Amino acid sequence: MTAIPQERRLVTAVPGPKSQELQARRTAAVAGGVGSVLPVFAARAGGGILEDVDGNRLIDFGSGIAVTSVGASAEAVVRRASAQLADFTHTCFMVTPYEGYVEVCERLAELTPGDHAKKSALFNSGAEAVENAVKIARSYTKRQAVVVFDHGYHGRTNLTMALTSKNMPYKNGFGPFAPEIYRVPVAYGYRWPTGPENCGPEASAQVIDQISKQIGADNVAAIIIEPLLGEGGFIEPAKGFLPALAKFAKDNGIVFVADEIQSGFCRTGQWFACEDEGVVPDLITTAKGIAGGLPLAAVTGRAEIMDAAHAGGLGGTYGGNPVACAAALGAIETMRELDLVAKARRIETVMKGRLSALREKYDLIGDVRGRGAMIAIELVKDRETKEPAPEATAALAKACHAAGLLVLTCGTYGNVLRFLPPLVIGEDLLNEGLDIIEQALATV
Ligand code: PLZ
Repeated sequence: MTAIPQERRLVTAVPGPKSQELQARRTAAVAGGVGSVLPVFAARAGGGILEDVDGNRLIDFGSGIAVTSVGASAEAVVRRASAQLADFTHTCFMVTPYEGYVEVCERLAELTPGDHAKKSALFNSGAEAVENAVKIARSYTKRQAVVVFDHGYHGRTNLTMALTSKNMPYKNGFGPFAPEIYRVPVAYGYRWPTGPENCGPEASAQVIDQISKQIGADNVAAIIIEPLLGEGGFIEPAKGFLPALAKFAKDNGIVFVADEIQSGFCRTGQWFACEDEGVVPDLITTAKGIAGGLPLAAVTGRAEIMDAAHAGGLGGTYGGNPVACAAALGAIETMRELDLVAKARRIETVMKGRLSALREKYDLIGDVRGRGAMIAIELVKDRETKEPAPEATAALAKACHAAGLLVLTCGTYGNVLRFLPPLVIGEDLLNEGLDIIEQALATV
C-alpha cells in the first residue's frame, strides 16, 4: 500500500543533523508560539512509519494527533485527491457547488449514530466545526448558555478557547473569552473521590444539579462533550454519565453535542465513541480522521436542528474544499474496505494486554485506559495519593523519541502518555513500539 518500508531504522541521533539545520531556520522564521512535540522534520510517511529528512524511520504512535488513521499516504486518499486536484482546486461551495461536498454529507448521514433524518455542513478545522455547532444550537433553541466539562478540549479560536478547560498553554494571556460558557465536572473514574464504581451516577447527578441551580435548564442551548476526552487525558466518562446527560438534554430541549473530532472515524473501535453506550447525539462534530490528513471538518445532526440557521448564516471560503472532500471519500472507503473498526479493536487488545502487565510491574503507571487505538497510561508518583508525575511522563516520552518511537503526552496535569497509532499499523511495529515503551519505563 505504501512505498515506505514498514521498519524502524535509526541512522543518526534523533533529531539528526538535517533536522537540526531545518530547526535553526524554523526558529528564525516561524513564530515561537507554534510548538512541536519532536523537532524531527518529516520527509515522507505512510502505514505506521514516519521517515525524517536524515533517513531515520520512526514508529508512529501519534498519527499527527489522531488524523492519519488510514496512514499518511493511503492509496485511495492520494488517488482521489490527486484526481480532484487535476480537475479543479476550488470554486467555493457558496458560489458554485460540486458533488464531492454532497457525497461527504451523505456518507456522514449514513455513518453517524441514529437513523433520524440528518444533514451536515463542512468546515476546515475542528475548532471551526465546534464554533458552528454552537451557532446552530443557539439558532435552533433561541437560548445562549453552553455547558462544557472539566478537562474538555475544543480548540484555539476565541469561542473554543472559552470552551476549553486548560489554561496553559491554550488560554493564558489570550482573553477576554466569550461569555455564556459554563463548566461542570466530568465523570473521571480514576480520580473520583468515592471510586470509579460510584462515579457515573454521582457525577451526572452533580452536573444536572449544577445546571439546574446555577444556569437554569431553560437557558441552555447546548451541552458539549467529548465522548472520550482527548487532550484532557484520554478520560473515558464513567458508565452511565453520557446516557444520563443525553436524557437530561432531551427532557429539557437542550441540544446534546458530541465532539468526536479526536475520537471519531473508527479510532475507538467503533465508528464513533458515543456508540459505546448507545448515545445518539443531536449534533456531532468531526474532523481529524475524516479526510486522511487533509483539512476537513463537519457538523452533522438532526435535519431540523441543522436547518435552523438562516440561509447564508453558515459557511466560509474554503469549507468543504473539493480536494479535502475527495480525500475524505478515499479515507472512508479505506476504513470500510480494511475494516478499520476491527483493526482498532485488535490494537486495543494488544496494547491493553501489554500495558496492563507493565502496570503490575511499575507503580508509576496508575491507570491504563482508553478504547481502540486511543489508549493511554496515567503516571503517578504514588498510587495512594495519585499525585501526578509530569516529569516522569516527559522523560518517558523523550526516551521513546530517542529510540525511534513517536509518542505524545496529554492530560490536565501533563502526566498522561497517549498512543494513537494509525489504524493500519502492522502488528509487528505495534509490538516493537510497546517494547520501546517497556525499555523506556525501565530507565525512568
Ligand atoms: N475538539 C476533541 O481533539 C483538536 C489539538 C492540539 P482543530 N485536538 C488537537 C493542539 O495543541 O492544538 C481538537 C479535539 C477536539 C476540537 C479540536 C480542535 O480541532 O482541527 O485543531 O481546530
